[in-house]
Amino acid sequence: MAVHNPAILEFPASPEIVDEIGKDQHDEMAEWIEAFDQVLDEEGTQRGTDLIDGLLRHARQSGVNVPVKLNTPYVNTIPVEEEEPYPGDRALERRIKSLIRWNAMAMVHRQNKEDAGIGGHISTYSSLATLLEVGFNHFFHASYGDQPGDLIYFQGHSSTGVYARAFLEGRLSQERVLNYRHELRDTPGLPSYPHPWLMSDFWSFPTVSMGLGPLNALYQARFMRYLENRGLIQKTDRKVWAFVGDGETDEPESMGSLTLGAREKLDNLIFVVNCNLQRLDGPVRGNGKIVNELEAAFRGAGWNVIKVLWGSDWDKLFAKDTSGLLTKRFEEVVDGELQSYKARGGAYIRKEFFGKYPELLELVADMSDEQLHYLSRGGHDPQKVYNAYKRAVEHKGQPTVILAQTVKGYGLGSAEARNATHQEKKLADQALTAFRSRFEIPIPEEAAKKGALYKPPDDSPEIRYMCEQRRRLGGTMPSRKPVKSDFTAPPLSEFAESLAGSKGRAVSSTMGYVSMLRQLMKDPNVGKFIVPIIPDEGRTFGMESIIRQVGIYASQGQLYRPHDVDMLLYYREEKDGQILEEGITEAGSMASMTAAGTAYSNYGVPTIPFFTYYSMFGFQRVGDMIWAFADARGRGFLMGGTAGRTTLAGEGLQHQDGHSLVLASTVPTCHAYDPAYVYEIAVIVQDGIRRMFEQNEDRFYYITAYNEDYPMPEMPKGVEEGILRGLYKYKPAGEKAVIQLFGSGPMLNEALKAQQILAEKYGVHADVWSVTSYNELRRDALSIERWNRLHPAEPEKRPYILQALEGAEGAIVAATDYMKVVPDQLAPWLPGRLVSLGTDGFGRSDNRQHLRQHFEVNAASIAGAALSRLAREGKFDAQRAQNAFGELGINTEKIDPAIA
Ligand SMILES: Cc1ncc(C[n+]2csc(CCOP(=O)(O)OP(=O)(O)O)c2C)c(N)n1
Ligand SMILES: [Mg+2]
Repeated sequence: MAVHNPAILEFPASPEIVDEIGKDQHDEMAEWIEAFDQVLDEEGTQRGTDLIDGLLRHARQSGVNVPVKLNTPYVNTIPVEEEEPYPGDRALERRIKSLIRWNAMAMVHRQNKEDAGIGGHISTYSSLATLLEVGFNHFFHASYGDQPGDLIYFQGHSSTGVYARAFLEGRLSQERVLNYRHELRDTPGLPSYPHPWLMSDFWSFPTVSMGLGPLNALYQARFMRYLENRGLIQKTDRKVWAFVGDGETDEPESMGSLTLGAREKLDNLIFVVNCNLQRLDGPVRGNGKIVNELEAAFRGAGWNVIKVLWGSDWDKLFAKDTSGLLTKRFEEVVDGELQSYKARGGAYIRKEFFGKYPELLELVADMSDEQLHYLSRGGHDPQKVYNAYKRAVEHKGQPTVILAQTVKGYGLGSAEARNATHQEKKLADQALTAFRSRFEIPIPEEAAKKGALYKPPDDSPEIRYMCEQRRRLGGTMPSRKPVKSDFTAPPLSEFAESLAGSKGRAVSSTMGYVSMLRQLMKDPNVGKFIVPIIPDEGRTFGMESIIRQVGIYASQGQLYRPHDVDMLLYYREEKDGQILEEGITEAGSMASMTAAGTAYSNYGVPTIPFFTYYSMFGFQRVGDMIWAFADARGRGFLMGGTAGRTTLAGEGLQHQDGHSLVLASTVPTCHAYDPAYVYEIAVIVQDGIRRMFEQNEDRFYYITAYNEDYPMPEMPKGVEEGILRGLYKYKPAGEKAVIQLFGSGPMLNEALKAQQILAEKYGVHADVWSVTSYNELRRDALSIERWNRLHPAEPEKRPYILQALEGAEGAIVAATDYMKVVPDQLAPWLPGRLVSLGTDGFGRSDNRQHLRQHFEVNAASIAGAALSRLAREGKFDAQRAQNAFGELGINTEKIDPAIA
């Protein structure tokens, strides 16, 4: 009788099992199993699947409670008899892998010996080596004909192995590798982790912040389909591979969006989870089984799951184990034990694992302790890994996850599978020489102890083999190759409607932005590249018309007749729809933003994302993803909708955003703007497209969009430069001004009202300025100040803020719907002049009038602040200023909103 799965008990079963289940049941089951095995033997496994499937359905319909089982036995998914032979030269590949292992370890060891505390990781790559090498030698395509190839997300802290391979391939010089984690020396070094910002021709995907790699990979695979379905790239077999740590799967980002993969049938996506059963501090699931947990979660989410748990040397044991006890024993042990087996060696394994059942002890009676110790885990067996990868790339209709069991610190002797192995940076002399011998590295002992690198000659069989394998797969990897866009950005004249103002009609800057976007999507050059992204907020931002115009991307088209189909602005879904409507996931949307904003380098397609979202749920919610986007040299527009702590009325504390601009200032490539009028948005967007996609500058934009309606003026002449640099005079005082008022976003209108109050009631004249970006003004001033500091003998340069304010007299009252620290950024260059009014503190549910009163940013508060300041300077009567607060309706004794 054939045993198709070791979990199936062979019949007749052992007396123990007969006792357990009773003789009647045993005999009945034996009959069924025998019949079933006959089907398998005669008609194959597919017929077996169909039979069981039909039986299960029938049982459920008949009211039989059949439990849903998401776990399969703790064995390899691919039966040994279905494996295909390995296509490569195993001996040479092992040799190459050993060399990579050595160099990866040596570069960390050496650097820490020389520069204590510089850090690095040696145990993660050691567990991942086979999983990566099988990919590099046989699967990872650098290109598909003239199309870009696979996209690979490496486990961030396995970068040393990737560097070591590139070193052997001759892509990274010895000098560079010796400068691992020494990036700021006279000679070039290597960054700790994958950072496209730091190695722009090498890394594409920043992955070291746990969880971001898997999430970005998932949405990358979906975006690939989007580009295909929209005809922007050719359909090829290219895949997205994501190498993920088992500990990393605890991050909600890693697992939170898995169902998208199944829903979208992303068979271009392969996750490989490196199940070394350990994370930084200790076991991932010491008291349970991470593989089982992940298997159930992925399968439940609709993924194809392939477990690669045991190496080929276990096959003969499974074959010999006719009682199913071996499988049973694997079910019993928890991960903490599995780890101990590796850490404590063969005698321990014999006693604790096999020793539980005499039959199992018998099974390994002819094996030495050493042989038991070296019984391998699936993720270290190229044969098993190759077969899993082959199935994964051939699988249709679902994404695949490969759960590969490995050993953390594999080959590192005493550090192998130890809890502390993650933090291991150096090896003891004895461990180094043992490593050298185990992996047969031909260097003298002394050199080994120092952690010398070793590279065989270019014409050695190893180097020739590895280079040849890569040549067949289209070239070396990783390799980042941005393609310069060949379009010309639409000229400003194309934004005429936005520049012309609203002709007295009250509209919000959000509405203005949306109509601008609608126009832009009609542009014959760039229209098709625009990717609007929304996390279930389209209606909030009045984007229904865009939905009608270009449709929502739906990989299967619209399979239902929408109830509102007869309406002009119906919910239109299309296979080639342009909008990515992500549902309620800012993280997912940001992942799409990342895929779209880096498509110029991953696909050679300059898609221009506009991710429009509820600003409060942006920087503070997905800030780390935005940071990674910057690192990835992402380009595009983040549109912070429902902006401003007092402009978004009613929603209260959790919704009203007064700090995104502060957070935006922390991202080096983010250019943040807080425009008041639609023409300002148009100027910023036009120039942004030009700089990012015509000039190929690696930068992106954060632009606030408000929902307060007011008439949008026509663009005054000559203000473009001011808008882009951050400030221009919007409305001068009729007479010589004694004070300056700055306003941003809707606060510009409050400043204008204050200008009028001051002139009419108090005879005080003020100029009003629109400040579109304090962040930009500060960056300019900082860079000029730096230059001045470093060139004391040269004539001093003046920052733009001082040039623009030339001749403008008096103090400056700056009103913003954001925190005071936003205008305060300019304080060093405006000594003693700046009075900032902002929205520090928690928001409240109320209308704009009350909110602005509460936060002291309304026109009355601006006017009051101006008079108070003039009084302090002796330019206005102090008592009159005090009285003015009363006249303006300001309660001077109310609680400070910053602490309210
Ligand atoms: C968001 C985040 N939190 C913490 C860390 C620090 N960190 C780096 S590696 C690591 C452990 C990773 O364990 P696992 O994912 O199992 O990878 P392994 O090294 O075991 O392959 C931690 C906590 C990080 N890089 N990112
Ligand atoms: Mg781990």
